[in-house]
Amino acid sequence: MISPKAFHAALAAQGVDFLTGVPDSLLKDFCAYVDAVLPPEGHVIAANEGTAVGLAAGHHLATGSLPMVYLQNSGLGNTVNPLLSLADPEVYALPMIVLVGWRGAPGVKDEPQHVKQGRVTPAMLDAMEIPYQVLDGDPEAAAEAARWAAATARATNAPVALLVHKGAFGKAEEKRPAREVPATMLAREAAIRLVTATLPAGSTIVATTGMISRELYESRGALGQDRSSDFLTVGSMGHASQIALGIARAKPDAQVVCLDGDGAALMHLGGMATIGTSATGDLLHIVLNNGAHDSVGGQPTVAQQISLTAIASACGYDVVAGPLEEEAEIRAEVARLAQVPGRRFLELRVRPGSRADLGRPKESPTENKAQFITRLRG
Ligand SMILES: Cc1ncc(C[n+]2csc(CCOP(=O)(O)OP(=O)(O)O)c2C)c(N)n1
Repeated sequence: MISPKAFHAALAAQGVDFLTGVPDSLLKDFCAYVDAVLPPEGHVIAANEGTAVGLAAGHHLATGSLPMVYLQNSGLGNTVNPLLSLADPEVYALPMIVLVGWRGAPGVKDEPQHVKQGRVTPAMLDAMEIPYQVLDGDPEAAAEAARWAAATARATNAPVALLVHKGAFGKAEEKRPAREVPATMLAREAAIRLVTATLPAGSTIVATTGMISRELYESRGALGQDRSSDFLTVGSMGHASQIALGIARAKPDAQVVCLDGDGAALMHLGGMATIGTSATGDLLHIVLNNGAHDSVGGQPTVAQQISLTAIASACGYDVVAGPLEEEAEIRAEVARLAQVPGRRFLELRVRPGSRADLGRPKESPTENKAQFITRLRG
């Protein structure tokens, strides 16, 4: 296995002095290591993978040195535009190393949303004419790949990629200590159960990518509630609120709720402006803010350093509430907001982490869709 520390040292020896990206489950130990050891000027957890390419581009323009962008291959799509129309050698010719966690690699069992993305990832890089090497966990090959990537990026003035297989990285040698949270703060799953128990029966819930969808699924089971009004957005991180808005605009009589994550809300923050300025569509947008990308390893987001509630207010939501973290307050506010028309926003502060035996939906995405549309379209 590749040591995160040794791999980072190999990159640093090649002059890589700035890293930015969105955390990934396969890269989580490397991400945790760089997050723990690098000073703020050397590392930024970006809002999305495309903005990370922008940051890396700016760093190179200002310093001439070689940046690294890290991401899960789910986020490759977010990078396509800035890689092809900014960093590409036929545009501004900006060298950078792109480290990609290869979920859904052929032959590796993975969730449905990763299968096609995994299969086409090499072809996408080929189509973008980005040279790449694959890291499978051999430490010497990884050090050699770091040298190759740096030399190639510099020689061609262009992005190059390293595709990382599952299990390639060993444990992070250093980790940032877990953030202190009040002992009374609700777990995200408990908050989701509270919300689903309080909402009117039959509310349409669009849940975001990662554990929020899985915990909604479990909560419905625990409460003995029907699951056919839930849309579990297993992929396309950051788009759940717009899916909910699309439904709400088309179905004025439905009680539509989006259960969003803070990382997901930040990833496509512009969606909040679209909701806030939408002339129609009754929608309750709830962000479960744990200040972390919990589903992929718990790396921090900036969502507890800013005010999502103030952003919602400034975006023009009709009603804005929170941040709340206390059980009785949450119950009362969800009950109140469910009765109010318009675009509504509620921020809940919850603790990071999930239970180890959290299940996964048994239905496939298309089965989920079939049940969902049958119920929604009535
Ligand atoms: C475009 C894209 N980038 C990255 C990922 C990997 N990913 C899945 S869930 C997740 C974290 C989500 O964080 P947040 O929305 O705050 O929810 P939490 O897991 O903390 O509940 C990430 C980074 C992805 N699925 N899609």
